[in-house]
Amino acid sequence: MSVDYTLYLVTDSCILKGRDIFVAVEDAIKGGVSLVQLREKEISSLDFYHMALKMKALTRCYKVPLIINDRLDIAIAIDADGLHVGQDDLPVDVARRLLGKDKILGYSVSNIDEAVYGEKNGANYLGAGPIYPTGTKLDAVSPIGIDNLKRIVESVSIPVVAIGGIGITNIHEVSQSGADGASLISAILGKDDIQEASIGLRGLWGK
Ligand code: 3NM
Repeated sequence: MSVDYTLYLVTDSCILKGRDIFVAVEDAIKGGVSLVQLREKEISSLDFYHMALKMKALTRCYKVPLIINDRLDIAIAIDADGLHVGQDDLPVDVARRLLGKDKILGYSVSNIDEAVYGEKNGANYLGAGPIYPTGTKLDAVSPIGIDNLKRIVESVSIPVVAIGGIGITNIHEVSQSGADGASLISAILGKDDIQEASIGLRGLWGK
């Protein structure tokens, strides 16, 4: 499957401060988001399942793939396009085995060893980070910086998406690193005008 990783939105309901997540994601897609990951850490399995089903119906309308964070069961239950696992989630090879070979599997890494391991064990893409300081993921490791991002990109042949603290002031630098895309939460969902924010970020990629 050919996937456009350029502007990869990760959701976080907390940052929306009560705004509707489906309206927010639709606005982001209209602004140029090319991939969506549903990442909800604070809700029940039942709520996650219903949210994921509805999100799949929305993203499908725009032909944007939907990735589920961490929850293999939910990814399978709603027939999502893929799953993203982190270092503390199911092992990436186990996730691949259970998910099947045709789905997109992402793996979070912050160094070369993890990157090479992820590629060898069935990941389709890597989420590398955090690149910059971020207030959104409180248990994130220290920022790895652009030079380490470049080293990770050079160490694997699968796509690498940068994450962590990316916004309007630094997305251009990320796009020059060799990464295939930028993954963002607050620089999109934390803004008053989500569509405008997405258009601005998309426009800076690669320029
Ligand atoms: N994962 P923001 S950093 C969900 O380094 C997540 O793996 C990270 O949010 C990692 O774009 C992060 O607001 C938070 O900084 C990204």
